[in-house]
Amino acid sequence: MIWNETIECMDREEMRKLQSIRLKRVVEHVYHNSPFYRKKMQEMGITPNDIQSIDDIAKLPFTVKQDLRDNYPFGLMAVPMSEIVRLHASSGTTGKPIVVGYTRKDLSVWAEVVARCLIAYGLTKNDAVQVSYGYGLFTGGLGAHAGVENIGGTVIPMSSGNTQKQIQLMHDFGAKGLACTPSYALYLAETIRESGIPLEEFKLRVGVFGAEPWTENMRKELEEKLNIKAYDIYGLTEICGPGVGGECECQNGTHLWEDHFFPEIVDPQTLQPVAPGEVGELVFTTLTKEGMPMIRYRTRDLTSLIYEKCACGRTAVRMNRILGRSDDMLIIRGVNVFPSQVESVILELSEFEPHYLIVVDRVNNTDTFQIQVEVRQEYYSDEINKMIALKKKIANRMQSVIGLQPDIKIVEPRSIERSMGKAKHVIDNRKLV
Ligand code: ADP
Ligand code: K
Ligand code: ZN
Repeated sequence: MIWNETIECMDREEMRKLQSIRLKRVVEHVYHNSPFYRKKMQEMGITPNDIQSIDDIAKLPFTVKQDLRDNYPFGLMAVPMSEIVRLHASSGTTGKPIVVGYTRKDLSVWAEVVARCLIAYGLTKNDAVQVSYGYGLFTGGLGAHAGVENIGGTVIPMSSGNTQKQIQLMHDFGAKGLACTPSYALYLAETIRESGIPLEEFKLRVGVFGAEPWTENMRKELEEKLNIKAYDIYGLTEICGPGVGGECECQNGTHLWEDHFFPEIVDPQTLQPVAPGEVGELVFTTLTKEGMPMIRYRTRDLTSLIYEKCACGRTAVRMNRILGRSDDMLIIRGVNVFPSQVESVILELSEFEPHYLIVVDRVNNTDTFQIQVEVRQEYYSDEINKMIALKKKIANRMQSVIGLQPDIKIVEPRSIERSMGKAKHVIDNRKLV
């Protein structure tokens, strides 16, 4: 099933024409209604006349997260506040939150793109979907909620937390879909197992998972543990929230809804476009947003794009899995390490639980690199030799994948904190110095 076939399967040339028309329109809009963008364009010596097609996008200035902080709270709104009907905010890790405002039309576009995702996952108006993303300033809950309503499904607006009750209602209400972070899904799976309710009694079939990076191995884990198909949904507050893109039944890339959000991949150092298919930083221009349009917004997410038509019939460009955010990349003894690489290794080894914590510090001017993992009950042993062999096994595998030997610390089962939202996988004590 395809929600909006005309758009999702549009001939690529036609799509570029549509994008060109929309880009011209949004550039006119920000030039006239946003002092911030007008100033930026004037500094570069360009006017809306310089933008005649989507190919001219590279003439436009980039926008970064700091611009949102500098203009906190409403400096980037391109319409009067009377037109803004909703605010969301993301805390990020440091500094002031970033704030995003939506007009009524922006909200309907958001509900449209989430609907495209849900239909692609095989959900319909006959299905109940439990939304266990947090409701509030975070975009996850209300974003997924609007999408489910839009396809006519039955929303179960759980929000996150209260894990026992989540399980009970998922069971009693016969939820077919579950929308939450992959880490919360893992926690829910663990809780279901402990509840003693047989998995067969649940109607769950579809996972709507996103808001944090996750790996193919995590997908396998979740699909097995919950007996579902686990699909990726991608998004970020600055662009709208979840639903900027979603996977289809082929599960071979996340389709980006490029009639609304135009993606580019640039080299994060030179800011030049990378060769097609190469990895770089994902940049979005919102083509239809009214409230707070983003021009060439640098997401800091690292990925690559696939332009070939997908086996599902959709022509919408696909994005490969997000490797991580450039800000999440750790540099340990000069080696670049992504938490997703660590996750991938841990999930590949059946002896370990899929939970981990990376602790980095600096001792005597040298970086220390520790990974805390839980051994599965069946593999846990009092024999020191067995535990040492397990540590060696995982450390060697890490060495070959990352190129760096971590210190492995085996911790008690269930001692690594479970997450109800975005999991925190890294403690970098070097940043405190
Ligand atoms: P915050 O910046 O506070 O985390 P957001 O909720 O806006 O707030 O987070 C958006 C970011 O979350 C994205 O830029 C990306 O790094 C990550 N993200 C969201 N969805 C996915 C996904 N499906 N896969 C990988 N990363 C994702
Ligand atoms: K208003
Ligand atoms: Zn597809």
